[in-house]
Amino acid sequence: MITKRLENSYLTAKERYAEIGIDTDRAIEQLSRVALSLHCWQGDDVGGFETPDSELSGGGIQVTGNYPGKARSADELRADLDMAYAMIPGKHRLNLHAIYGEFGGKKVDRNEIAPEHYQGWIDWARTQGIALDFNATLFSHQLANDGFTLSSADGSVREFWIEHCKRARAVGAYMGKELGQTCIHNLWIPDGSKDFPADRYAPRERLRASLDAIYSEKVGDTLADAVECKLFGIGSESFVVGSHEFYMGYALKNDLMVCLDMGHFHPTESVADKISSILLFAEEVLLHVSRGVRWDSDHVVIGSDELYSLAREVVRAGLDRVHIALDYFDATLNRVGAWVTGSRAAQRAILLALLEPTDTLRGYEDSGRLFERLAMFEELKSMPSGDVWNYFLYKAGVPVGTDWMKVVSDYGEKVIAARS
Ligand code: RNT
Ligand code: ZN
Repeated sequence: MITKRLENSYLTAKERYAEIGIDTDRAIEQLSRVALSLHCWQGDDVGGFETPDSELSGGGIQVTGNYPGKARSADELRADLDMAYAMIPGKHRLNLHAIYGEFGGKKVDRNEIAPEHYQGWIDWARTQGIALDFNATLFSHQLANDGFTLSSADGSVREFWIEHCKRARAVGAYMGKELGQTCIHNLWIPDGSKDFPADRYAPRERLRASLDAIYSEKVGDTLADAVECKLFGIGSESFVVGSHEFYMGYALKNDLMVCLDMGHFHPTESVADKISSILLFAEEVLLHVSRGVRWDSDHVVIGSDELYSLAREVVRAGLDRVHIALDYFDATLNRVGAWVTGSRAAQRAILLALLEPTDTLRGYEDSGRLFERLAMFEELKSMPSGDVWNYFLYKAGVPVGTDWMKVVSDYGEKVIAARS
């Protein structure tokens, strides 16, 4: 009977959207083809598995909270991911960081990582039918403690991290080849300083040289490279070497992708607004969908105005040119719940954008009918998008509405709580 109700509500919604020129079946079909890249690091507070007690340190990022039962091994993380994926409609990628390798109890330093350390993930991904993305890890390490890695004034420190990045790209290329789907390797580095530097030029010059050394290595077309900028971090409030201008320049000149993290700009700056500019000069762009709150850039993603604006720009630009990865970490709540909440929020935002009568709105705009444009945006807010969303969930075979919460809570009580 619930099914009947879902179907009836959907049919009514479908009619109402048809009245404003929107085909809801098509919107659902388009949405079902959007693959997000889920970030593995929400599952264990960005700790990784280098040692049994690996923890996030430095890097200008921080996890707060101590909700019990975080994944302590790749197997536990995969079990939690399986649960999360089962609650998220559609097929989605997994975004791994280098510190999530399976090192078999051996000390494998960052400049020693190799494809074999990620074979477990590749095998798992193959069974699940999902693709992998990858990231070099340039934080939580003694050679990153003073806040500088690829832009360090110390040549041996730079060499160490250059080697790590080269290996990370090789791992990513291997993943892409093994799984038959291009792997995106994203590079974010923490480099910066708490107080005003006397020299902003030299560190940036060194970073450019390090990047040249890294990207001059050709790894084939199973890897795509992205670079991620930041405005400031904890402990790098006054200066971040890899700023937006730095990476925009570098990426465009060297044909890499720019990665825009929603938490990495001034709070009043719109990341949505940047997409159309970047896509005039680059083929593709990578997004880190996140939520900044005061000093933090990594709260769980929710349906906010920023997210809705972003999704509208993504859909208007074309879903094939924008790669959508998630990036947040919250240790105050059930981590599986955090994955599902953020993923569903991102998908819902894309659905809302797909349900927008863009041609009509552009028509108003082109003919100077500005009250009509504004009023239409307002009217859209009370359209029955929730009924389309629920039908999409139902068609995708995942729990509808709030039903998934009970499943994840049960998993928390049975599986997560048993970890001590
Ligand atoms: C940090 C960046 C970066 C990280 C991950 C863990 O500010 O956003 O993307 O969050 O690499
Ligand atoms: Zn990010």
